[in-house]
Amino acid sequence: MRTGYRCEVLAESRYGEWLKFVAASPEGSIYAAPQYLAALSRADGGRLVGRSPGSDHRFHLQAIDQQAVAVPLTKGTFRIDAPEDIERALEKAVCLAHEGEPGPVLVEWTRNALEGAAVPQAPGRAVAPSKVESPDVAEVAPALASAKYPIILVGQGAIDAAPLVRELAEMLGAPVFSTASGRGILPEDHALALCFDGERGNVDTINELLDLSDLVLVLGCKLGFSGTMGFQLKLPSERIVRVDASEDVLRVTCPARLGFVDSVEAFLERLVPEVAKLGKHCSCSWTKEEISTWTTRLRRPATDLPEPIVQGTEFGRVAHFFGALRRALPRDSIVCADSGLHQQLLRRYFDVLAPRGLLFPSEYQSMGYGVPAAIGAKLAAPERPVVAVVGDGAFALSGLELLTAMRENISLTVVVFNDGYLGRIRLEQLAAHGRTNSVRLQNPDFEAFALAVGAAYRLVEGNPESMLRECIERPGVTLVELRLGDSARTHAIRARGLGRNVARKVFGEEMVKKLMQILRRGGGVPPRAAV
Ligand SMILES: Cc1ncc(C[n+]2csc(CCOP(=O)(O)OP(=O)(O)O)c2C)c(N)n1
Ligand SMILES: [Mg+2]
Repeated sequence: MRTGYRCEVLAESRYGEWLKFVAASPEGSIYAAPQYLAALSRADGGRLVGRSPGSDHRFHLQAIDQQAVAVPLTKGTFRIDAPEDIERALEKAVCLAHEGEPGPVLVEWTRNALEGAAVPQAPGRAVAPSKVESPDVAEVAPALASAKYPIILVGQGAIDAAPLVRELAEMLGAPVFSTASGRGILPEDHALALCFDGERGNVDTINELLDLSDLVLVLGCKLGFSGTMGFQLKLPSERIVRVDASEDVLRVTCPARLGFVDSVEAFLERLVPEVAKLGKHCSCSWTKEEISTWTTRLRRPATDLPEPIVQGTEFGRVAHFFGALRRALPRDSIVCADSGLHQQLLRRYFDVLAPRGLLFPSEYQSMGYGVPAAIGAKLAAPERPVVAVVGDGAFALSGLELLTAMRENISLTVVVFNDGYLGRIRLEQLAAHGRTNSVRLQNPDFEAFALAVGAAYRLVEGNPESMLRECIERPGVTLVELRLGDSARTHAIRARGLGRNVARKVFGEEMVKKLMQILRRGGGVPPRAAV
């Protein structure tokens, strides 16, 4: 309680946006979420942990050197020993988190610092935006205006510049595609939105389009493994203009004809008026029909992913469920996915219509992310409806966080995909061997679970659109259960896996691998990035 109280005092004075969510532990630990939503989607948050005054209590409690543990995971660690150090240390920590490529920092507080009287400091700059000298944009505006087939690629780093991205795209008539975490920067029902996601369209198709373009403006994309679909994206270096807040990122990933170290927002604030001046002379030749044809091609699912069927509904297909969810949700809603097959399906079928409208653990990491992420998102953006779409395996990890949502009066809708399995892993096992091991789940009775934590419960049946709308509009927590079953495709995948097993025995592993490569080109379970 004391910890919570001290944090609230700080929050009132200077760090309102820092300490949105605070929980006390017996050891005096606090977990705080500065600018929570940004933290979730950009991993630029900080985690605050507490421990007793500089003491060595190795044999009292299970104390560990938390700073040492965090070193490989963070951009830096800080320790606050006294109340007068609090503000300065927080300032430094926030600056470091935001500087260049954003990333997490850890701040450790001792109980001394938490219990002493607050010592206000002279006003300083709480958050230092990454401020780097930027070259002149004058070179880019004419190049953009004279490009016949310009394309804009946006990533997470362009989220805060969404209105400017839209303005620029509309001014040029240039199509926009995004990395998965940049989805929604241009709403996916906009005529210039190509609606690409590696889980949705074919990377070969987007490469074909990139090949055709004469200038690609890449805004705020790290272009690491996930942003490039495992480095399958073929970006034409000689035709790329890149903007990124981190010089390192520009240097390390994907060389460009021109690279600007700047925030995308600051860059576009200067570029858009320059392009506007050249407006009449823009040579962009994309037609609406061309862009719409590309969008249709890019929306066509790339792989033959064996989708489950939705039981008890009029439609049976998950695509229809996500269609109903989209129609039930206001445009600016936030959907948080977890790690697993449900995320693949969500990314394939759900259109994102607002920046930060989709949060998910990239590269299928961190099961258990969905529900806490949804809580954090709602705290950071209380005016936006928030829905978590999670697997039953993930729900087993962090579903009890619904109690936190209840306690804090946080309105949420949590849709749990009940397939009874670690679905994504099961499919991989079926595809490889035709049988499974250790993927069956022991699920609770979800209705009883909801009742136990005080949440409402709904089962997806019939046409769920109005039910979903009602869940989203009602205050409080609603647990929605979607029951899934195997489709004909799932059985086909199993049969193929069994065949593969037999072939392995007859021809040996190497030959089967080669055969699988050939088959994969024609569809099947895509190889996973990281699970
Ligand atoms: C903590 C953790 N453990 C294991 C994994 C590997 N993994 C990725 S997806 C997945 C299956 C998730 O199952 P579920 O939550 O039921 O979702 P589904 O695939 O069925 O939609 C697993 C085990 C992970 N990403 N995180
Ligand atoms: Mg599951």
